[in-house]
Amino acid sequence: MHQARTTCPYCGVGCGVRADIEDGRLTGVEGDGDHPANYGRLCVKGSALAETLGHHGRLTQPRVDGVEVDWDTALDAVAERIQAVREDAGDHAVAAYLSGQLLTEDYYVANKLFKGFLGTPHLDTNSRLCMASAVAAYKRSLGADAVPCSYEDLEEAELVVLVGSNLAWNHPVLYQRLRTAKSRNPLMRVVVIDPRVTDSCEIADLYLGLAPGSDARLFNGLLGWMADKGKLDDIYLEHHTEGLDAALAAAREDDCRIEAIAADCDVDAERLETFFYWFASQLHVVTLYSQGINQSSSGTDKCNAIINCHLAGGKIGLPGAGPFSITGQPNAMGGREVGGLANQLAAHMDYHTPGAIDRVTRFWTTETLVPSLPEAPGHKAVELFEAIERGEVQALWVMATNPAVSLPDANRVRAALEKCPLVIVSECMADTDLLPYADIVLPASSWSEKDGTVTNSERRISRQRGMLPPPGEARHDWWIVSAVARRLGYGEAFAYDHPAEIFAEHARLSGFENRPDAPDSRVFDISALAELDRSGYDALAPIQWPVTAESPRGTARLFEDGCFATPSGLAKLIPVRPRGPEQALSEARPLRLNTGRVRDQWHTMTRTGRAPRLMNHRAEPFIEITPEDAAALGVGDQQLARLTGAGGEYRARLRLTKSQRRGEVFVPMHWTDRFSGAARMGSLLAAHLDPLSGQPESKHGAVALEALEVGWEATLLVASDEGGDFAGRDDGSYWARIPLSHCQRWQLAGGDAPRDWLAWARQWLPTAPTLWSDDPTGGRLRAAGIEEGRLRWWLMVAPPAELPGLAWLDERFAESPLGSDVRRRLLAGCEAGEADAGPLVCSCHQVGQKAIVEAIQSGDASVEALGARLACGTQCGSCIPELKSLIEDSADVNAEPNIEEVSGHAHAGQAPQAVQVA
Ligand SMILES: Nc1nc2c(c(=O)[nH]1)N[C@H]1C(S)=C(S)[C@@H](COP(=O)(O)OP(=O)(O)OC[C@H]3O[C@@H](n4cnc5c(=O)[nH]c(N)nc54)[C@H](O)[C@@H]3O)O[C@H]1N2
Ligand SMILES: Nc1nc2c(c(=O)[nH]1)N[C@H]1C(S)=C(S)[C@@H](COP(=O)(O)OP(=O)(O)OC[C@H]3O[C@@H](n4cnc5c(=O)[nH]c(N)nc54)[C@H](O)[C@@H]3O)O[C@H]1N2
Ligand code: SF4
Ligand SMILES: [Mo]
Repeated sequence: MHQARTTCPYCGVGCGVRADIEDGRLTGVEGDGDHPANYGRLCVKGSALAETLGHHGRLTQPRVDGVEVDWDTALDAVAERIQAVREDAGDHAVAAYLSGQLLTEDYYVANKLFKGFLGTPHLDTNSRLCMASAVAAYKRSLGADAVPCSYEDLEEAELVVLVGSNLAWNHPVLYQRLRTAKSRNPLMRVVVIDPRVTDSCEIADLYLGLAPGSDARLFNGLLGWMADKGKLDDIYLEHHTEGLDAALAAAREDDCRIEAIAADCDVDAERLETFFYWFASQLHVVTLYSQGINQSSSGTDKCNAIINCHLAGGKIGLPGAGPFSITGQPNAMGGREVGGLANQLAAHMDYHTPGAIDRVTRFWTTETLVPSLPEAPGHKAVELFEAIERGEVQALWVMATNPAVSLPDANRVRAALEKCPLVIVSECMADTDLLPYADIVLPASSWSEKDGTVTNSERRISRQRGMLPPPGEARHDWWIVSAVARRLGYGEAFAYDHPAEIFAEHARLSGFENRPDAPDSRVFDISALAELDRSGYDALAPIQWPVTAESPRGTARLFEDGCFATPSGLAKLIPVRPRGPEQALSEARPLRLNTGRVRDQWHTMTRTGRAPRLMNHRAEPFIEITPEDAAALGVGDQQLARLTGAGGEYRARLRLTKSQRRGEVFVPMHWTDRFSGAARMGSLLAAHLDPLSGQPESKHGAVALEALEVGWEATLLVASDEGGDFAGRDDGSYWARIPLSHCQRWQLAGGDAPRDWLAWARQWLPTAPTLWSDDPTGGRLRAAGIEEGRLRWWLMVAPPAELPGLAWLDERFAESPLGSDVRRRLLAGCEAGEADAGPLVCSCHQVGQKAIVEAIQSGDASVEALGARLACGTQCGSCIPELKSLIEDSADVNAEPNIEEVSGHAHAGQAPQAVQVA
């Protein structure tokens, strides 16, 4: 066995991972104690990495028009067909759509090929759905897309404001760092600003449950308040900024009295003023913002409203201070560095940067090849698919993202893909919602195989190391792109043998004609790494850019001297005029739709959906709604319901929760057609874009909710090797597939109940029933199929509330032959005396809610005591907020909950908890 050091492929925290490699397999992972992002910690997704690997379910062979082919045939087809489109319809008819989950080296060669040599500006990335507004705002005010802060600043701050970020679930290791820092520094305060009471509120001293979309009003109000109370940093403003007067004038166009701001944001005025006071009176303030801010039709303005307050108070460029946009994907930052957004050219140069086109042209010119760069920016993600719809773009190459799911108005995107004459998809998994639209499918290597670099949220470049060979014919993305480039005649510019060569070129470009004293110097400069040879690259330790001759060991904090990357050197305060969501509520669609993430899943679940223990925290797609709204609509907890939105519908199970405002529903972004019948949130949203950044308004849809009338519900477990795709044969109005360890669980529901359940079941089950018990009057049935001594399937027709614990049943699928005592208990579905564990709370140690509640009732009423008894919460810590709320719920059932209604007002002054009714 040996250990290799690499970086987690999920979120933008960018944790260092040590992986155990044994006999060509990755057998386990642990946090890298030396990595400065995590110092040994991992969250539940990171620590489950080993369980998501394996060749099963991978794409291993290229396909052209549905036929498996060898690489030569596939690459020839890609090159010939792209060339044909260019000859027919011009260079601009060719486009690429990339992802913040590519490595920097993959990204660099793709950007170079499309913008440099194919001469099309239409290369954009899923970072458009994620970071585009944050990027646009940093550029507008600081002069560069440069996150000023480091993770340490979160620990050194006296006030941390989380706005539109559920850090506890989405950047869990950073949240744990913040939590530890707060427990060490009793003076530190945390404020959470989010329409939902999330698990991040566990450490909050103050929570503002504002009306969705009202953040710009709130931060404009803060700026006005600071000015009125004499809390501006006049010296800082005078020496290092410009634009205060205009920004303040814009803020004052709205009534700046606390009561007026509070009314517009629908928060309690006293709490709002407390927040203003805290913000204004501390110097060391970090405001950390994410998708609740960015995914808005006015996201850039919202980011700038936040940055304005930091500039006005001089709270930037200092330890523990700054406006901190936290990155989502592992390499969203790296993609921005190479110029992967359609409005960028390369290496933090834009089309309009004077001399940039010429400079990049000269840099990419080889002895015999001169690149032909486009002159102006290309289509941004949503617009790109509109151009495909119009027939202007006729060839699209998608790498490492799934626009058929994650773009708004996703059904329209699907129709555009259907129409597009040439769709090429590079992907590592065999079964995604996008692949059916692909003419050419290219199997890509994946984490643990890929070799290159990623940049995390604090500008830290780390190595992701290739430790295992890719399965079958899968190849690295940079290799695939370079091989196509060679076939298109650009071999000399793409003669790479190893990612180290690509990285060195990228590093050289970052420093090319980039003089620190010149007015057009670029902050992104890693030229000190340009001389790394292969062994230096292999050994590269995590380092924060800029990395230059002046700062060869990297740079933790930017703008410490108050000198910004704008031509004048001054940071700009931007006048912001708050705008509400574009997706209007109406009588037909009266509910505000919020979308986001759950703790244990990653995006479209292609990887996390493979780890059974990650499936159990939220097993089915859901809709969260308040008990009051549910009652008004005549629906109940755990009932199935339908949302209807702009471009489609969404069917899922209701979860009643008080941790949300009235009139709002929340759905997860993760489910696809692979996992459920109609639970893609992208189909509910209309595509409204921020005019500056082009980022879609993914957080503020408008929907209607109604009960899904079903005559029956059933749970079916089928042995994993039966494979059979129930989805196609389902006659019900709802299904969800939940992979368990040894079987697939299908949650099913349909309209009219069949008269003869057994006959109905025989139509589509792999074998005839061996055991059954039915109660036709109650529409209930339990049955199981056993073949050659092995359990093949297990069926219960009844509402899922009647389910026994599934862990025991899951294990029985691995048992051969089944003992006779087991057969007797099979229909009851549990071991003698064993009860259902309830919903999974601790994924690391697989501890269910029932055991936790029992332990609390028997006296273990603290997180520590629960950890000592059940081990829950002792590994990654992500479930601690949930443990705490269970303790509080169970301990004083009759006591007043410490948050009241989450309908705008009256959130408690001290740490509120997420009260789950379900
Ligand atoms: N477990 C997990 N972690 C992830 C990911 C994942 O898929 N799963 N994905 C990664 C990626 S790519 C990203 S971009 C990040 C995203 O990380 P986050 O931005 O933290 O994630 P979200 O859940 O999308 O949204 C955050 C919060 O915004 C709130 N919100 C909605 N509307 C508003 C509003 O108008 N104002 C305010 N203030 N808040 C609002 C939502 O209620 C939600 O709690 O997570 C990363 N980490
Ligand atoms: N309504 C709503 N919509 C949203 C969001 C939201 O909060 N609400 N969030 C948005 C955000 S922030 C994001 S980042 C996007 C994410 O959405 P997507 O990017 O569409 O989702 P992923 O599942 O991450 O897609 C990555 C795909 O690439 C594959 N893959 C993984 N690694 C590799 C690799 O190395 N090479 C190749 N070729 N393929 C690979 C995976 O199997 C997967 O199919 O969704 C956006 N959409
Ligand atoms: S916090 Fe993010 S980077 Fe760290 S282990 Fe978890 S998912 Fe991976
Ligand atoms: Mo993201």
